[in-house]
Amino acid sequence: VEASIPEPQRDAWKKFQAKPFVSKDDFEKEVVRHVETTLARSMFNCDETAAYAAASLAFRDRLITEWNRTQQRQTFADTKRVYYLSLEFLMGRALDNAMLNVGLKNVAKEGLSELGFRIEDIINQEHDAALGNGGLGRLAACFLDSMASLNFPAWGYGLRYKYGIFKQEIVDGYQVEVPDYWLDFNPWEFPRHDIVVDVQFYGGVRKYQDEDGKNVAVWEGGEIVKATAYDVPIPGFNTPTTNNMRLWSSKAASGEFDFQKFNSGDYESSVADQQRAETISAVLYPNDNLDRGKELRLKQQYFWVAASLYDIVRRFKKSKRAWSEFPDQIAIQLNDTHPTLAIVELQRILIDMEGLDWDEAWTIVTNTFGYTNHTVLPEALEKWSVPLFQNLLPRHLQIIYDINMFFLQSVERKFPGDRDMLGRVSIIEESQPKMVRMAYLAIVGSHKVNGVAELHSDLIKTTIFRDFVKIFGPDKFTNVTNGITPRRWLHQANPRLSELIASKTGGLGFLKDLNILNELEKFADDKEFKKEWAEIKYANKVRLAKYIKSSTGVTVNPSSLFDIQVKRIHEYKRQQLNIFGVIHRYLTIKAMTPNERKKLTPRVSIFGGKAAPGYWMAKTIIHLINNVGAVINKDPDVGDLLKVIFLEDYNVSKAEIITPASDISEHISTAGTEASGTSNMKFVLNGGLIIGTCDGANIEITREIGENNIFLFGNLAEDVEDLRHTHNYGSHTMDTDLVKVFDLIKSNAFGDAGAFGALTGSIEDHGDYYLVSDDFHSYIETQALVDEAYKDQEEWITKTILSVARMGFFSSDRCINEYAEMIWNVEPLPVEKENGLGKEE
Ligand code: 9GP
Repeated sequence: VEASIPEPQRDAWKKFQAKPFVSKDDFEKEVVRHVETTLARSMFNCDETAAYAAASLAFRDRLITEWNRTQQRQTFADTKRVYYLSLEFLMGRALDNAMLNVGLKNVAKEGLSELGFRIEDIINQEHDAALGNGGLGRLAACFLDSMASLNFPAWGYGLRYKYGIFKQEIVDGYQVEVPDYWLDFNPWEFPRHDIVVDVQFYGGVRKYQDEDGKNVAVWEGGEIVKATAYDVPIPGFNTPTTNNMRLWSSKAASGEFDFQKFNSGDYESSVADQQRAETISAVLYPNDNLDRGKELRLKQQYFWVAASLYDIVRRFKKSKRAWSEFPDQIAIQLNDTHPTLAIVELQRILIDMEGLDWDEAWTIVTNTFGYTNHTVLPEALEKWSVPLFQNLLPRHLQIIYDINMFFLQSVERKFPGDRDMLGRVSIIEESQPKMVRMAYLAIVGSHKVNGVAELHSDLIKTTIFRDFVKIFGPDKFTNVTNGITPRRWLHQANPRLSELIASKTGGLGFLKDLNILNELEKFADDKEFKKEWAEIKYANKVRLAKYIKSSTGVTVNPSSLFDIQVKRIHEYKRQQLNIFGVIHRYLTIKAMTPNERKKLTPRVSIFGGKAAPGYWMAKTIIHLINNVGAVINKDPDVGDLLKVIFLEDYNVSKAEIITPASDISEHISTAGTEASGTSNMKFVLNGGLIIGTCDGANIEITREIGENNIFLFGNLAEDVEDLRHTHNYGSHTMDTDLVKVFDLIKSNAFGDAGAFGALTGSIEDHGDYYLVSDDFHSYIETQALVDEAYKDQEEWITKTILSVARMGFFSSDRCINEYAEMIWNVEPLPVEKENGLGKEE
């Protein structure tokens, strides 16, 4: 840490060193000061927006003081650091999280109340930081929370998109995308105008031999874009550790705009360079589990990776250590293949800029990186065309070819004469045009590769990466089952449940050691406890019902069974199976006598999620859900027995209201397609049961909570291939109940059936790739079991208590400890002063 103030003047600095507020009065003082000075408002002129801004600034100041100290402490200790490279960080709101993590929410609540505001209203002013699509980005956010809470020296590196994931509006039943400009006012970031990195694109490579006969490659020409750092403090829970998330923003290297062109009257092109450069960090690609291979995306990836590595290497060089110590000081985790270029970039820095030998450099590189795979879906596995690479990153392409050559030589030595194997594992796919297979590059350049749930980690070893297991041996491949942070997903989203748990387990310690939840088992049959538990669930359902009313106009009865499926809309996640099940229920209700109807369990089927703008089938599913809702919700025969709701613009802050309100949630992907899923964990942790397939983390959830407490259905992953084969080459008989559902759709009962032809056709006529018809019967039967089970409320509540008690395994703290031990080889840096759990919030 560089200190520019000489010793004699330091006393004055110490005397006036910033002191984070702890009391209500000091908090209020900070709020009023920010309103008057930072926001330049006159006294008493403060609405909720300004109060949110001032409260956030007060907390931001507090975080930044701790941030500075943490960075100093970590630099001084000089221990190994983790860098988590992720193109997505789906953070959601920061104020509530900051208040809870530093343990001052009550202080803020009372302070704001004295100043004339309700804390909930102030929290609700905040715009979500939505720099992610779904599970992958939210996992990165949970990991940052856990790394800070566990005192790991760790940074996140990402892109500062001007536009995060689009806002979804539903117009006449259709999804409409609206840009999400979220940076109007963002108190949580610190622009670091002094930290600017030049990033090069295009140009060519000149090669020559220097006087020692050494081959030298110089990447020259092309264009330079500037990357400016923006830092976001990440507070740990009940610890002073405040880590950093550094996001890069792009700017043209030539300054504001071209004055010469401007002066000569060419106004438009005078800003063109600047606009082109700024486009790089302008927008998050809105695809979840889908790769589109667009040049701008590759530019984003390199821009971010180059800036981050420059920063990491610069920090390392300050320590004056030998290069061989790099992997002892630095672990870099690649969140999916998006940052794979970091492998190539580090190799380039080491051989071209620092003059290391290839082998020496490659040992450093491979010992530094770890790669997490998050999907087996072929359409999501990144490949980049060689001509595109050649043009944009000519030197990197050469290095990739060299990496591939050395790799294939080693394969050849191990499996002499196996030409098929060489073709299969080559980083370069011999297609037209040739393609760079990023996942293969990530495997070859990392020392560990992990999947995100047991089934998924097994599947990657036996399917897409099978050959690599043979080549590198099984030890290179491991599993780290995903997790979620209980701070946001229990304490923040469900404060009453958190309070109840705290009252029975001796304070808030469970938020740092989630296995403490085990102690709840002994209350599973405790009458008083069960009553409180049920009241909390009911209150959460009332809160969601109010939200449904205000956002959709539909009244739902909170005593009904709330059945929720919220996640990205994707055929493999099978929202279509759910809505077909709803239509089947509708048909059943219509065919019943009034007496029969009385015996039914009333249900509210709640959907939410965004479709990628170019994913027509997913948009069709949204359209169908909305049209079905429009018919059922006003059918007098149905009344409260069934309501169908589509919640617009599902995001993190909405998830915090939705998750605690579920009775049952749906995690019904075709077996073998959902790598893990993480909302399944959130719902169970909040006292909801789940209906699901034997897929992803559902399997481990079942193992932990017991198979009596989960509703599993459907075909198994091991049977999927055979079924698909039968569909395509044998006979494909449709489920008879599903045929009735399709008949109703085709009768135009939910609007022009033509609009849904592609959806029904994909199942009836085009091979039913996602096995909707195969699983339909089992799904319907299992939903009937849910109805029955829900009638016995006593038993149901016991199941939910037991489930929560057994969810300790799914804390993201457990994941981070596993990564630290198995992959990163890094230790936490303990901090002495902790607040004392359970005393504060
Ligand atoms: O689809 C997976 C999801 O199952 C998993 O929970 C999440 C976090 O590991 O990653 C998703 N994968 C992607 O978004 C793309 O690989």
